[in-house]
Formats: sequence, structure tokens, C-alpha cells
Amino acid sequence: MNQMIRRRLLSASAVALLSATLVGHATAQDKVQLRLSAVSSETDQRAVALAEKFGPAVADFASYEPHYNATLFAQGAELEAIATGDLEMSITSAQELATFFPEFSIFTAGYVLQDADHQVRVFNDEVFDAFKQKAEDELGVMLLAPMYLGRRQVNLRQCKDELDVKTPADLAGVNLRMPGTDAWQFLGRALGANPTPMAFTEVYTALSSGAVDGQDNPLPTVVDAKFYEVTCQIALTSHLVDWNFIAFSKAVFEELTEDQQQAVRDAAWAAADFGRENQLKKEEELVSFLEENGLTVYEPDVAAFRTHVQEEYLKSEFAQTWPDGVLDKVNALGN
Ligand code: KDO
Repeated sequence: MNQMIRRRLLSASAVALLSATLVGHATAQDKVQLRLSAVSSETDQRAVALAEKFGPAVADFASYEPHYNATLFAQGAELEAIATGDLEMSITSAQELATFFPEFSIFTAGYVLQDADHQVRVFNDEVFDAFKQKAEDELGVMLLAPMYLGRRQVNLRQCKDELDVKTPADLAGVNLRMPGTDAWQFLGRALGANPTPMAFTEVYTALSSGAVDGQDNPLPTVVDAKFYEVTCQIALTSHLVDWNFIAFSKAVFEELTEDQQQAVRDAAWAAADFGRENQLKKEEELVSFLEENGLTVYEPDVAAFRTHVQEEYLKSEFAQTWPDGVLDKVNALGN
């Protein structure tokens, strides 16, 4: 394990110890306790998929216990919690993984992943094996399956007649909430905006008070988190086809029998596949729901955004961390 990760985990362990004391580890049965810490609500399609497809499929030997709305661990603290033995599962992101392993930033870059199928092909390709292995070896976190979050769009308080977003230049000075890691902040800047770091659970209030001008998320999240109640427009930039991973403690996995391990892997994929289908359907359906609720949903000059964002990434320090040839291989797996 490298020094940087060791230091972070040592400082995390004090926090983890406190959380563990607060949540307790007791489980009624002899089953393996699988607590999931999620930032999303329980009605988010990834959460629904895990509850319907993962929990029941492992119920013979494990008790699946999801905690929503970042009530168990704060957004971004989950990987450390798994690494220090204080959490068993989370829905993690490439952005969070990039805080440990900078090369994961390739999967946080705008306009690299093209769609849900591309994500699955990349995850299953040998090009992704080294990424999975590193998370496993150095953090004790297994990435079991890719969960489709969706195409991130720019969602603003200003109505279109006040702010008509055509190109990145139109976002100059726009105070755009992005999640709180460097990879996220860079994406906000690459879009031309002025990014503000903020945890997901604070976004609704910040939008409603005007502390931020907007936020970026896929349409299903805009609806599930009710951001549409406090915003006026959505510019369909589709700047990041975002994904998360079902993260699982390697130490817990190794305690399972081979059959149980296979059941965990299969259940994770069943949940990921189910969640992806549902999320894709929602992305299509929700434009009319949002319009009925008074939002203007429109396409800006996506080519202008793509060109600008890709240029920003290629000259950034992030691109320096991408292993040779990986971008070409990822592109080759696209359409
Ligand atoms: C967000 O904070 O905007 C984000 O979309 C980031 C994702 O990686 C993921 O954590 C997601 O929030 C939460 O699961 C809530 O949907």
C-alpha cells in the first residue's frame, strides 16, 4: 500500500471507529452483515435495484442493510470506511476512486464514456482489470459491477430568457455546484462554469436559497432529489455519461464460501443490469415530466461543449496520470 493511502486510512480510522461505535455491529442472526452507505434516497433507481435484486439474492447467508441519504457515512467517506473495516458496501464513483488513484480520472472526464453499453464494455474489458486490481490490492475494495447513473446535464435556477446556454462561454461566472473532489471541480471549470464544492445532501437547500445558481446531474436525479422544484431550466449538455460501481469489502468477500462469492457477484450484476434499464427509461420519460413542471429543457451547442471540454482535459494534469494507451482503448470500445 502506498504512503499516501496509508496516511489517509490512518487518519480515517479514528472517524471510522466513532461511526462504528455509533452504528454498532450487532447482527441478530449468524448472517454476514452487509451495510451499504448510499448518498442517494431509497427511491433512486440504483438503490431500488440493489434492494430488489441484490438483497433477496444473498438473503440465505447475508443480511443486506442499506442506509440512504448519507446518514451512515458522508459522501466521499465510504471508501475509507470500507478500507478500514467499518463498512461493507457502497455505491462509489470514479471521482472518489480518483482521490486515491489519480488514473481513475480518465473515467471522470467529460465526453469520454459514450453511453450505458460503452460503460459495460469498458468495465468488462481487460483495459479495466488494472483499475479494479489496484482498488482491491491497495484499498481492499472490490468493484463488482458498473451502475449507470446517467447523462449529466446542467440544471439552473435562472430561466432560459435570463440565461440562454449555447456554449461554455455562456456559463462564465455561473456558480455551479459540483461534488467536492478535484476531479468534479475540474469538470465544472471545463464546462466554463465557476464550480462550488458541496455535498449532495445540501444541494436542494442551496438551490432554493440561491447560494448556488445550479447543479449538474442526470434527469432521474433532478427528479428524485426534487431539484426541479427549485430550478427553471436544464441545458442538455450530456457532458458526462456518469457511472458508479458497486463497491464491496474484499475482507468480507474473502470470508465467504466460493458459492456465496459467486452469488454476491451475480446479485451485483443483476442489480446493475436492472438499475441500468430503469434509469435509461427514466431518462427518456422525464423530459416531459420536467416540462409539465415548468422547466425549459433544451439542447445547447453540444459540439461546442464537447470540443472545449475535451481540449481542457487533454492539456490538464489529469491526462498526465492516464496510463499510456488507455484513452485509445476506451475510445475503441465506443461506437
Ligand atoms: C452528486 O453528488 O451530484 C452525485 O451525482 C455524484 C455521484 O457520484 C453519486 O454519488 C450521486 O451524487 C449520489 O448517489 C446521489 O444520486
